[in-house]
Amino acid sequence: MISGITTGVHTPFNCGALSPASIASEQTYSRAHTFLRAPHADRARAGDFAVLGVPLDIATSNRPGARLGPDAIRSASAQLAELKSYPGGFDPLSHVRIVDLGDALLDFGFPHTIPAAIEEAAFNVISTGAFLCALGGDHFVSYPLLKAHARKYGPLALIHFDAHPDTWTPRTGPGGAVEINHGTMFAQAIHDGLIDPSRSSQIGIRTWVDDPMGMNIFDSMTVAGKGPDQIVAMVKALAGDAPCYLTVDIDCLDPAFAPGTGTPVMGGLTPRELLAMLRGLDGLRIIGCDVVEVAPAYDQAGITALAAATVVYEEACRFARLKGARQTSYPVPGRPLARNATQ
Ligand SMILES: [Mn+2]
Repeated sequence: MISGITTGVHTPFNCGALSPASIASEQTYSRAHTFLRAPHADRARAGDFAVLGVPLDIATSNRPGARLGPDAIRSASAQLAELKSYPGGFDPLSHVRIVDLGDALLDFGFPHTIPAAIEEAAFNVISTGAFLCALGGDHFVSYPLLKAHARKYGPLALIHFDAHPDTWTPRTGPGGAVEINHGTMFAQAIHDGLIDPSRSSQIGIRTWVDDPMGMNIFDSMTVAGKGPDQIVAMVKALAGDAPCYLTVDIDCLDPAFAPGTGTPVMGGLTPRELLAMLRGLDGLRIIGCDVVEVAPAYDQAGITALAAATVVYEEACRFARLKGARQTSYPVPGRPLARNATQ
């Protein structure tokens, strides 16, 4: 017992948002985790950055386990709540109401009900005016998520980071049922008119599909050759002012940086390349996002979950900048401190 220190026992999910100003009240390794240790909420409200887990992994073509992704991402996010953002130097929680809605309820005994269940869960969130960030789950979850967003916004530009284009030819089931497959859903989404391939970009790709269906592919070697800034400029020129849906398959990163995933492919993006491109997307009209394919059973030291949590954190920071968060940079040696520098 350390004398002089009073430790309050928090009821999980009952205390308010923690922030860098209040970190002394809680350790990063304590408490039941929500994303960024933000409050749990049953319903989203207009203006929220709402996080929803979608714990599905029946659509994987290789090794399963992504149903445990949302919880791993939440746990990894705890340490990101400890300090102000870098870069930026602001606390996103003080600019944005971030809420964790828990996980969508998916009835694994009746898998054919799952796509509609995900779509309705997502539409319930975005119809309030909240911004939805979904935590996969395998990548199939993006298909019903796209359906929900296209219901609200019309055809979308897909900004897609992945090792795989996921436009392999889908099969059709009885009654026209959509195949539950994490490698065909973007072909299905193009067929359905949910996304406009001519305004969409796929970044980090390093697997073959015979028909890219008109998607703009910036493969992993092209990113390494041209550099993140040039890639981002081309992606933004293609998307223009279209409503954009951002989807990040964590296997866009090289397996050295993200081993905890279902279908790793070597030769991938580095974390610095991914972060530079994500931070460069400011100015696009991003209306929703997901981060998918974290499979904790194959992870090492939680690095894949940390990568995914950081991607979500970057999106929360982008949202905070839209809400007026002032970005500060470290001074360049020999130059004065730049205030409110934008990227
Ligand atoms: Mn992939």
